[in-house]
Amino acid sequence: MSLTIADCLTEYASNPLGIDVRRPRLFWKLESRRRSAVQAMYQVLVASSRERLDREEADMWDSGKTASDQSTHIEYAGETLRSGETYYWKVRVWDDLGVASDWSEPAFWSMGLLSRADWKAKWIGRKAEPEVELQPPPYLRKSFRIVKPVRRAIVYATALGLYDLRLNGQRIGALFAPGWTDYDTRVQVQAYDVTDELTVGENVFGVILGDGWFAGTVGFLGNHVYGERPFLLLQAKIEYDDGTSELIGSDSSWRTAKGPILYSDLIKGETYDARLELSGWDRAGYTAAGTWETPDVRSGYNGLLVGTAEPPVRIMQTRKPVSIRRTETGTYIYDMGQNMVGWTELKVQGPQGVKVTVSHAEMLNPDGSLYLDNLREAVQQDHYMLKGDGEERYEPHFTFHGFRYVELIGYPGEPDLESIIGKVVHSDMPETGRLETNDPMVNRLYANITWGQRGNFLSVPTDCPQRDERLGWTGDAQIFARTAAYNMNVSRFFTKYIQDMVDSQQPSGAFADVAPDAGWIRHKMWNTNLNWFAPDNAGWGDAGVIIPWTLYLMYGDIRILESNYKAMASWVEYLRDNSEDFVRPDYANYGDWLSIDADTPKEVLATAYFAYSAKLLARIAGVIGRKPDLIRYEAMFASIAKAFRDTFVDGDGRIRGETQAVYVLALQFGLLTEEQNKQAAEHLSADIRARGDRLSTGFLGVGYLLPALTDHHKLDVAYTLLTQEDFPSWMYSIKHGATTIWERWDGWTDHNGFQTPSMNSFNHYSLGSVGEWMFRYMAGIEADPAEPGFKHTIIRPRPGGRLKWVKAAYDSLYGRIEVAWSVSEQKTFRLEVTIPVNTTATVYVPGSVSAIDGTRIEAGVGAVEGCRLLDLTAGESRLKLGSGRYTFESDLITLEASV
Ligand code: RAM
Repeated sequence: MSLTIADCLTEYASNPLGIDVRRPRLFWKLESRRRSAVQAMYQVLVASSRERLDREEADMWDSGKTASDQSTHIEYAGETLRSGETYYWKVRVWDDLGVASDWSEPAFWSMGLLSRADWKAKWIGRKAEPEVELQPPPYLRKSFRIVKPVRRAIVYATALGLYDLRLNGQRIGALFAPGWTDYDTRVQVQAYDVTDELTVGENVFGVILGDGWFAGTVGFLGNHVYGERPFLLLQAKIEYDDGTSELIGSDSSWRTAKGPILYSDLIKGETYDARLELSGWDRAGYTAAGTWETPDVRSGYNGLLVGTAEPPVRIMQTRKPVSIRRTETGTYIYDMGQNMVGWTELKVQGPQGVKVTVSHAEMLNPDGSLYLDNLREAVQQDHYMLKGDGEERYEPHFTFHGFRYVELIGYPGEPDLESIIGKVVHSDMPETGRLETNDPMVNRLYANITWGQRGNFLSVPTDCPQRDERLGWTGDAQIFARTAAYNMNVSRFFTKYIQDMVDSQQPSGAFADVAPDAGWIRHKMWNTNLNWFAPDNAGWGDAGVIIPWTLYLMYGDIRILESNYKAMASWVEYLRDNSEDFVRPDYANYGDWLSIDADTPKEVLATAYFAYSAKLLARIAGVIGRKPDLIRYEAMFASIAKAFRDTFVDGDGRIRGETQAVYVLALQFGLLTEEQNKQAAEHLSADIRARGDRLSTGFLGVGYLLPALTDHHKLDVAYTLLTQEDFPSWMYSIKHGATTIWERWDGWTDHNGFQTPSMNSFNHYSLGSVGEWMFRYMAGIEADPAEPGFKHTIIRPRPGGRLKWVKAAYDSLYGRIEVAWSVSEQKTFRLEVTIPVNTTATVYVPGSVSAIDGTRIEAGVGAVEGCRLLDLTAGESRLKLGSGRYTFESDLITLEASV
């Protein structure tokens, strides 16, 4: 047998429940020991029961033997899918030699409740406590009896707010569910299979409701952004062995009370009084008397109830502190050794009523105390009042903090390194990237980039996790999207975020600066102090085009382009309508945000991004077969590029502003003539040199800086910037102990100490967008837009700088792509690559290839199984590979001689 099938996914997820996609896409991975193995045919069977599938009775869909090498995004094309049903599928394939595989392991998905009429449950909550600013989270419970054996039980749950769902005392819900969406428009519903949790006899649903983004504090926008207080909507369908079924839904038969959580707010932290615990409230055998009362039923909800699109938020890691220190005031300060996001679990024993405060900060002041100034209005403190009955453990419920240091205030007795545990919390996205080099600082930089992602991908991509902000800034998200997609599988995460962007798009077509919008636009309009208001910030709104394009490149996702095409086109049309002769105005916008000593003129930057959005839109129109639009937007791009040259570029190829950012954007977006490209690359490197080999770019320029240098024959300059240790540089922060990417190059400096506390986050991923260059150029794992999703990979490593070796891997939808290169003392270049089954690669080896898999070959000739040498030009050997593992050797001296 040649091919074996692994990892069958539905809509990018393993056996997802409660989806509402009517034509779900199916994916599988192939493995083979044979080189160059490809899939020639597939057959998918989909059945309405596991038994049917086992008998190969495909009552829903039989694709038939289909001649195709496609093994991702196979669109279901069978019978209409029914609300709440589970569907089972399997696949078999034939390879290029006609050999059949075995059937895959069965996979499944279930549909959510597809119509409003399927919902019998009511939205329930608890009346607000009078005169209380931060409200106690309602506890809700429902006791019910099961008298006969259960065949299948699915719970659908959501909240306007956050819900923490338990069944018989076990937590079954995700964290921060249902996730953040524009609640005025939609809310996501999660589904859980609880068949095994139900028992004959009494069962109990227990739910704690948090204010979350719906009613609690959102960034600096205050609270009650979407509503006054939280509500739950839950419906369980229990099917019995005897063929009957029953619904248990949230309604007035539930009971509600307040409990030990006095408040729990995303931005303000939590207070928990363990003396008020409702012991046993979420299990059988509890009497909900006393303060338990009838819930308040909300009349309805006008938004959409949609199947959850994003991956769930979970505790992804736990970390032990690395040190503890007693302060003069008798508090204890821990160092977690890593700036992280989540919370601290506390272990404590002491007298009843003693209050322990757990306080969190990213940095320490010079005197060793917690640096809290940069939190603005956020309170990263959880307070715990002991019940005093032995060892107690506590962790907060609906809040999270960004921190490296933890201070325990009021701890009874002497805490030690075991008294706290750090919980790292983020959206659960499989890690797909690995990168290692001989240089520890480069490795640390890569680690800091991934920690920036762990710290800021929580339901939406946030700018920062600590101060009163934590908003889904679109500019930050777009510049980091490609890096993010190398690090982790962000397909579902960004698919959902694009929906947030579309939900917050203005009627004019303008995409907003933050998504979900959270009243940000309204807020900007009210706040007359915000005279820099612009509805359409360049490099922010463009995320609406750039991120879908990134998903297409990295995953080959065409549906994201199709379903958001109208929104993308109206953004570009909006830009065109609001420009003069294709030049965008220079009114207030963020510019190359947080650049350092280099102000990029806003009209230059905005025109460049306008061109880029038009260019991507043209490509997108081409991909989805909209020929007239392809022509229209190509022409528009050409006109913008020409206007850019005519307006901003002088006879010597100097671009208005003469910042690194203007050159980088013009080069990467393809706005210049060949001659001007050369001039721009020279001006760019001259500016870098004049600054002492240092960069000056902010958020928008930084992601393109090293790519522009590399593409325009300045690889040495790119490496110099990468490993520069003097301020401003990436390594400057690392030299000073950074374990995450800082918001600003000068967040802390030798000469000035901390930057202004009003905007100084130490966990902002934007400047970490250099991760993209590390994968695409340094390691050389590049996607090919002609065969996206790594169906065809371009492998083109760029050895240079002080690096002796690089090892990188990326888990594509087809499997793991690996690249390991090294340069020996004798300047022999060695490259090992792994190409996944059912894909091909073009490999560029620097120098003239002298050996493949240990076989010495004559320059220019030679072939090894699965590998063909195409040509040798400009000091690079170009080879075409099928799947498998290969080793190449070349002589770098040839390369140096030819460049
Ligand atoms: C800051 C945010 C964000 C940036 C905007 C313009 O407040 O932190 O990173 O996109 O401003």
